[in-house]
Amino acid sequence: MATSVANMEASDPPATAEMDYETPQSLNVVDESGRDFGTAFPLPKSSFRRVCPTSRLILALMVFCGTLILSVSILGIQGIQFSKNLQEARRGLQNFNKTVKLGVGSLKDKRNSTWWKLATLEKTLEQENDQLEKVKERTQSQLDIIERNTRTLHCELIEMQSNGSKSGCCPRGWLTFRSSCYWTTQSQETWEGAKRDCENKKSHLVIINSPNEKVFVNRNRRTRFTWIGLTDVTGNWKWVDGSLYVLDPKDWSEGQPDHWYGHGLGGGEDCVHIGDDGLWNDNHCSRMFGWVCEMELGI
Ligand code: MBG
Ligand code: CA
Repeated sequence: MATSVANMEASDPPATAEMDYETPQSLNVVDESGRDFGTAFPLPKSSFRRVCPTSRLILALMVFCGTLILSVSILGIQGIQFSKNLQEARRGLQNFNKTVKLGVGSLKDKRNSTWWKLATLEKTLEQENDQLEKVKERTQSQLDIIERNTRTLHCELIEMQSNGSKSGCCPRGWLTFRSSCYWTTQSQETWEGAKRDCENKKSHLVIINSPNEKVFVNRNRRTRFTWIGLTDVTGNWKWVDGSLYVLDPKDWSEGQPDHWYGHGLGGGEDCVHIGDDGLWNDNHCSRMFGWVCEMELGI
């Protein structure tokens, strides 16, 4: 049976070679009796093949490959660039590290040198301080000598002016306070014995004329109970030089003077001593206490 290939529709415009090539599916196979055998190039069953023919696939593949190659190339270039940047950064970091190390080293050097300077300075200061102390000691001892000489000169002047009847200096071992000399002892004596001892020393049992003198004597006494030159053996309170004492309760321990008779030693209490608290008490004159002598300077 003869078959021919004709356009399905006689009225359709004639197909161009390009059309024929591109759309072969439009060609029908028809026999002499006009029986239609369908299209000479039936459409592929897959819809994908219909949408993406081989040529398009190849083209798409080529485009894809091209894009891939391009992307790989770009990535490669970027990678190279990145690697370069990384190397530069590493170099920069190494340089920074070196700079920091150098800086730390120089700081350490400076610290050591500063420490050394400080140590030297401290040593120098100590030496100068020692020198200064020595100079101070020497100056003080020279001042002491000058003061002693001045005092001796002063004493000699007073003795010369009074034709030897007055002393301008306290004897060795005596304390000087204002214009008097004081002698203190740890020995124990009756009030009369103490008075005698002072007179033997060309002095008298201490006479207290001022609060400051009271403080001085109290500080320098060397016994717990210490006789002073005050008595009322005559019935009136008098100092050993005969001057009257006006009773001041502030001078005395609480409840004193009391002329106590309870001691059983005969009589009351007529002689005065400094007690534990630095205040005064009248006691029996036969008691054994320490004492303080006083000598006025002739100035
Ligand atoms: C003493 C005094 C004494 C007398 C007595 C009276 C506790 O002190 O030394 O002189 O006054 O007191 O109790
Ligand atoms: Ca008493």
